[in-house]
Amino acid sequence: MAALRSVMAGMAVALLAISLQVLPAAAHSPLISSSPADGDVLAAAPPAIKMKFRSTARLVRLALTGAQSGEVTLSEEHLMVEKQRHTVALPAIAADEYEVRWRALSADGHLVKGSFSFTVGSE
Ligand SMILES: [Cu+2]
Repeated sequence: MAALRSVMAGMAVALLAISLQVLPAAAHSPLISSSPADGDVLAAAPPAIKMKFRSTARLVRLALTGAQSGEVTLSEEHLMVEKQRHTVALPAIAADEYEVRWRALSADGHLVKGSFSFTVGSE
């Protein structure tokens, strides 16, 4: 049993090594940080959403939706611009809970996506 277990452990290590090699770690561009950050509660509406990716990425879609106020119309100037740090100017938004849902194209062509939430005003 001990021998079988060590063979299994060896296979697990080998599989992990293969999967790590397959991941193009250098070029893939996940979101590193955002402002507002996920879970932030802000006293006042932010003038912009800032997003920092691990390397350059093109925003393909960015939707800002308030739980009460619905989808906020944003300019599309920020879309398809290849940058590592994106700043998306916001119109004046009401006190509400907001979700930002985004999709971006990494420099390597991979699609990355995610969402984060923040609150304007104390709830
Ligand atoms: Cu990638």
